Amino acid sequence: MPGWWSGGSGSGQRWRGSGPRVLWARLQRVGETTTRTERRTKPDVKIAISCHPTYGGSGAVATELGLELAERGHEIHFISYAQPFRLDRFRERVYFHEVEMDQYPLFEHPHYALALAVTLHEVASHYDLDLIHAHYAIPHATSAWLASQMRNGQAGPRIITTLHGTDITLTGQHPSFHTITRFSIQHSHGLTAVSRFLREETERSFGIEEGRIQVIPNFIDTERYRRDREPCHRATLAPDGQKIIMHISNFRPVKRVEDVVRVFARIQEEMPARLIFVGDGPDRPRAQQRAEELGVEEDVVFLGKHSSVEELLACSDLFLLTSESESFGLAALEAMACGSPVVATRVGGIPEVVVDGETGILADLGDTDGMGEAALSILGDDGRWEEMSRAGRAVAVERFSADGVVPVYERFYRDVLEARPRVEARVDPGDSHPVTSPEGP
Ligand code: GMT
Repeated sequence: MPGWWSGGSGSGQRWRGSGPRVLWARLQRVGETTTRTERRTKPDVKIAISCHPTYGGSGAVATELGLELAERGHEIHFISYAQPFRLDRFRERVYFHEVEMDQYPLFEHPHYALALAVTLHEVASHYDLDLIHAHYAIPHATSAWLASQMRNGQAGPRIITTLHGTDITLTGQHPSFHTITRFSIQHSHGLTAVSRFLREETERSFGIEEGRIQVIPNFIDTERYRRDREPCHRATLAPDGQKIIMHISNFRPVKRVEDVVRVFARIQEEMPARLIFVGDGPDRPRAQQRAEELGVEEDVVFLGKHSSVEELLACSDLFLLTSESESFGLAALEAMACGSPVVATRVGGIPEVVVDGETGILADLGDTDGMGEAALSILGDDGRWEEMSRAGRAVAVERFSADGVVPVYERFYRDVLEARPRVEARVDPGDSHPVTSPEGP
């Protein structure tokens, strides 16, 4: 029966006569014991990745995942309104499709979700995609579902949604988005969350049945994020040999950047230090104002947005993350990989990344005195700093390296493509094609 689920009967050439079983076998080979050279010669899986392209963890992870998958032989189509910020140069098997939107005065608000659905539909048909991987539920998972409906019962790619954070804990909770977020999650064929915390939160807030969401943690290229890389800008950032305290974020209220300044002011009472802010966002002026009020503004540097934060993290002595909620805390992981101990709040998925007492210290939300003391206890003791620095690097390499995590995504893709779909045939009024209703694997 033709349908959204029935991958083997699609109209694209590569699918004709092959069927999903051949594809699973290919994925199995690609995901298992192949070497890099072997991988390059293997047939690929064609995947669209839609993500928020601007500075932020979900876009960074989506882009790195796409690039790693392309390295492993898959064909990757990034689809977004702008080029993802880490997609900075030509790579084999990587395409970028910009979502075009017409500005028409009647449309006071741009209809991005619709335009994205159209682009997904076009790219899926043209390139005969196997999968759409939506990063961040709204609007990506919603647009992917819309694109699937536009095929009118013809076979098409399966949808995988990776939940990242505020799509579940903040924006998805808002009454104007809750129902559509739940719907889009329910109608994805595969679901992943970046931490156990986020999986549980999704199950609880959206009534998603246990067992549907697989936790696949974020990952990093541990060769790129390392302490011994050059150039390290220590002499520029801290010309008088001060300790370098770093924070990287998009400066939204959830990050509580004023708390970062408060913790820094406590550190500065005891030792010469400089606070390096990387990134930008709505709360930057508040951070600046707080620095002036606390009299530390001369040692607070706002570098703005940077696409190669690894160069900066390589000379961080301590990374601060004071968030109110954080599903994972990618920046903390990047810091750990660069051998920087982390002082952070004990919220959300942070304890799954920062090992309290080993790779950093966790404190209660808003306890800036406690975080200040914690920071001083690390910075004031070279032996302890060394130990935490080494432990952070080891945890990053052992648990969160691209080489360990990307194959988990490949296996997940295989499982989703392999799953026998629960197909409920129905006849769409006004259309004689049978249409299937994906309700998840
Ligand atoms: O959910 C967000 O705030 C946006 C997102 C982003 O694009 O930066 O951040 C989330 O996803 C990251 C990547 O998975 C996680 O590392 C962040 O912890 C998470 N942010 C929050 O939960 C606040």
